[in-house]
Amino acid sequence: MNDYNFFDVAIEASALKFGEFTLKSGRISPYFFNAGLFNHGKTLHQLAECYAAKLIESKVQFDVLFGPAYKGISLAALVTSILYSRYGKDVGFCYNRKEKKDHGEGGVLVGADIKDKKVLIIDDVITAGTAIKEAIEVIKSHGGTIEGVCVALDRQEVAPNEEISAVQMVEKAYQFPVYAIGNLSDLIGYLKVKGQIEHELIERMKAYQLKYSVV
Ligand code: OMP
Repeated sequence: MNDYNFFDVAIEASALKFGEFTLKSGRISPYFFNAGLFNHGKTLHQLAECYAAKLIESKVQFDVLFGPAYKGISLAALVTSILYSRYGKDVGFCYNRKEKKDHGEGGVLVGADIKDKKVLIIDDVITAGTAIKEAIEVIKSHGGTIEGVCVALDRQEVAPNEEISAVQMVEKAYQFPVYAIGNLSDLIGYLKVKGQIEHELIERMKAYQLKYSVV
């Protein structure tokens, strides 16, 4: 049960922008997704509703939702709350610190214990898969079993020196599924039916897809 269209919400939040953007990989992209721009109650809530609906729809079973620092932290907290309030599913919430603390309670992880628990990672976007690999290592080293990853946007881009996408590579290497609320194909489909979108933008999006995506 989800009342919101992810792309509508992302555009309203200005988190999804069109133009010319240089990615971490050096690729020049006609669009960019900046999850940091979900910075108000309304759009944050709507985004979290989209994640929660995706997780319920996927039927993935897990004990703890893990949000990698920094952007994943608030996402995991919000989605954990909605999973309970809307779906009656009460799971734990955990995140990592970027800096290891040597005083107080210490440790790299904060929140629910993940040892011998089923963990689901929530993050914003996967391009080449670099960021997500770090989270996977942290969880494994603390004894958690990863049941999957859920991101807002799968850019469907081919991994460096590979023929499959970064998401497909993560799935193959770690043997768990990656769920995405939306992907580049969905976005192009959305823009086509949206109206008031310049034809030229859709053409640039399609050209980018042809060049870098595996669909
Ligand atoms: P990978 O670590 O290569 O999977 O890329 C994920 C990271 O790319 C994000 O954490 C961002 O720093 C950045 N990014 C976006 O946030 N949005 C995009 O649309 C594209 C990128 C990117 O640079 O590829």
